Amino acid sequence: MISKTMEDAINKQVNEEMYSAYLYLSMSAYFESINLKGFANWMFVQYQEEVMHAMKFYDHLKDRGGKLKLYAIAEPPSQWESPLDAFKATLKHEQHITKCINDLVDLAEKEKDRAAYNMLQWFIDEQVEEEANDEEIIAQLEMVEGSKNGLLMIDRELAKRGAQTE
Ligand code: OFO
Repeated sequence: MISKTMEDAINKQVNEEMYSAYLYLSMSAYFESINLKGFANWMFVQYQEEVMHAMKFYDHLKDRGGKLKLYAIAEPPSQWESPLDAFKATLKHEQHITKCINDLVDLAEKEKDRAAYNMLQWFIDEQVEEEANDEEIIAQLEMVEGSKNGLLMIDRELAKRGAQTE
């Protein structure tokens, strides 16, 4: 059985993940509006991943006799200055999520909750990957700044991202 403290902390994290989903769906819509379909696809896949993250936390609660509590999801921004601006905002957000995950790990250690600690290891690896992906795309966008051809090349690359199931 999960402790009330851990249950509350995981429920807050479900809200963080659902906000991440909202943010990336909003970014996907932004990219659609400026006709960058590849970028829109990448962000839509990211949106789906974030819902999957929230469900992973929900599964953990269910498996351990915890109860899901859904909080209101904050309204995300809907406009960015440029693709680079949107990806910089993405990286900043992921750095915030990394801190949330690290705080959860610290709490699991404090509570001696080994099951939560184990489950969180997947998220630690995931955050390394997410920040690395954002940094790579930011570096590419900085390289091609001012070049429409360069931007379209990146758009074609990002169009290839497919939905992940894990
Ligand atoms: Fe973007 O990793 Fe979850 O929030």
